[in-house]
Amino acid sequence: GDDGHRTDAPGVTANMFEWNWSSVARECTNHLGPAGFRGVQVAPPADSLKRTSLGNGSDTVLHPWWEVYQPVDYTLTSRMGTAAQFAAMVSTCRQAGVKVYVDAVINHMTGQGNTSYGGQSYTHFSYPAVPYTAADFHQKGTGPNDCSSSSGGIEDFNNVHQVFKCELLGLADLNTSDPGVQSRLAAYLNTLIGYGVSGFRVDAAKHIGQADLDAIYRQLHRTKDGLRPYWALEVFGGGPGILSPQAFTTSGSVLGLDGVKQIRDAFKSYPDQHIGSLATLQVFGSGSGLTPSDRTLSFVTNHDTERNGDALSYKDGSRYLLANEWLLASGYGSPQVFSGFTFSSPDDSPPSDANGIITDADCGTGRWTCTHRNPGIVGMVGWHNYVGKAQRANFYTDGDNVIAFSRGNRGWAAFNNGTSPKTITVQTGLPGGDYCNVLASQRSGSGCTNGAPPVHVDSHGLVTTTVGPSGAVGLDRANKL
Ligand code: AAO
Repeated sequence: GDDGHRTDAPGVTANMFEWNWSSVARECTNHLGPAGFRGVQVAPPADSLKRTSLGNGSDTVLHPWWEVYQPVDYTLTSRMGTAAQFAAMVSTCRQAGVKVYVDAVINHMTGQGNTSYGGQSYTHFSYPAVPYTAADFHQKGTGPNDCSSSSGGIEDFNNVHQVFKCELLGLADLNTSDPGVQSRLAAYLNTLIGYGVSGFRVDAAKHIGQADLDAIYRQLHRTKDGLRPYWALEVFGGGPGILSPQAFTTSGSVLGLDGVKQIRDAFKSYPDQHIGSLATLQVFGSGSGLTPSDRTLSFVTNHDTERNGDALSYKDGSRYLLANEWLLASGYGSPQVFSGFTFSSPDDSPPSDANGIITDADCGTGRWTCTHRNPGIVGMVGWHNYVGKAQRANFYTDGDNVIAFSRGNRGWAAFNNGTSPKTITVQTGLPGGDYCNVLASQRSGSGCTNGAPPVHVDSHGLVTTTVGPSGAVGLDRANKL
């Protein structure tokens, strides 16, 4: 029936966190489409909280990045642009072969303030522009739809009653088991599908719960491509039983947040913290306790984990890029590359005007991370698309920080997370010949671009190559001379 959650895996996506709509459109045409990204995830587009004054204490950022996680209504006037700019972005991206996935904040409404980017006024539990009234929310109390914690908020993330029915961070908690609430949420998502959106990253899905998620999903229309919408649920690991990410795979795909930590621990080698090793990644995925590959949106970081210590981030430099290149090669999940903005305070927003409207992204200023444009990342996106579903084979490790493997007989890659170059002689599974290293070049006629020397594979499939520190080598048959 129409309630099945299985949709095509989205392929490689870029998470363009808080890039404005016109900048996303430009990237789809000029970079994401040509590089082989199949999708783009964009920040929450709904009208949201607009702060008018600083909070208490150390609060110094008037318009923190997290305003967009506090919806006020479902019109599309946001920090990232207007409804017309949103619509144009979706259409431009689709023309570039890049589907659009929206971060959908449907668990709650804003928990503070009284005005929005769209100029709407509201109070806690009353959002007239939707409209929602107090009856649409879980409230502090003892009734069947109430939250019984003493504060009215979630005090225990392992308590299913509180997780489903109490306020997360003081955000007004929608009663998502109410049919009227469900139909308003579905109407919002269907409006986005009408614009050409292909699916959703469901914010705070753990706090909606499986039954309500399923009821909302059943009301969603098919996408412009005739598919059921992609449905990627944000569920942090660590919760017991029904609150675990594994328990949400019955309702959709889930974000690979436990994988984020395993990747960090394999790659991050600080003498004063811990020494990881890439050799551990011989097993990664369901074999290491993660959710199934075909149900997981996998990534090295997202906007939360780059701030909370769970993940590698752009601040880790070449090691961060290497981890992304490895993930693209690994075959685990639908890999997503994160491109956000640099920050010093964890509250910092991307460059914005005085009204909080985010200005056009510029990869030349150092304020945008632009990971999706990095040549090594672009090379491995192509490699990922070329090897397809071919199985991993020919796994090699030095037992420490160098690993290599093939994907069937279509591609082979090596990764060195050590601090010195390492020369290896290993089986690639590839036919003999000369190949361009896709991390640095592509095939062009009878040679490799950028003056890169070809890598020779002998008639037995063996390669002898030197992998630099924090470096990688990637060969595929599309780039065989
Ligand atoms: C802002 C202010 C607040 C204010 C609020 C309302 O900062 O002081 O009260 O406004 O006025 C973002 C920001 C928030 C911001 C909010 C609204 O991060 O600071 O609040 O926008 O503007 C839980 C949820 C998860 C949620 C996460 C933040 O389960 O869904 O909290 N993430 C999403 C978004 C996030 C966004 C929201 C939801 C709200 O991605 O950006 O907030 O829309 C444990 C629990 C998790 C829990 C975490 C964090 O996780 O299991 O359920 O996430 O703690 O509290 C290891 C453990 C794992 C643990 C994790 C924590 O991984 O294994 O169990 O560490 O790091």
